[in-house]
Amino acid sequence: MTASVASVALLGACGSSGKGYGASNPTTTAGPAAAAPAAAAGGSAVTIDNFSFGPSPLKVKSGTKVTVTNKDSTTHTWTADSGDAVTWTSPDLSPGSSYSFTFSKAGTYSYHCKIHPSMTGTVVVS
Ligand SMILES: [Cu+2]
Repeated sequence: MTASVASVALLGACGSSGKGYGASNPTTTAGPAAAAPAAAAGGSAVTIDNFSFGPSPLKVKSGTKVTVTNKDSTTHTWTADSGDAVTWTSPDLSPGSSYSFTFSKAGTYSYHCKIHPSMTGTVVVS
């Protein structure tokens, strides 16, 4: 390889006597980051871990698809309490599996795990 090192010594001092440092002022970009986070910022994901749902209550806007993922080492379900305006239930969620439900109506939805009724949580849809 030919090392063509151009010895260019730029003497910035020559030339105009104006300010030579103004060009380094970066444009402030306070806008939204280009890369959206993988998980929705509003928190449309619920995780089952250590026999509990979280976060709870989960607050979402209507039309949000909420995905519950079982990260526990035991099978669980994600089942709406009866009496709510909208009910749903997942199949048995073995460790690592997930289930999604889209909340299209505002309201407060309580849910539980059919296998472990002491596991409960709430989704608040506005
Ligand atoms: Cu359970």
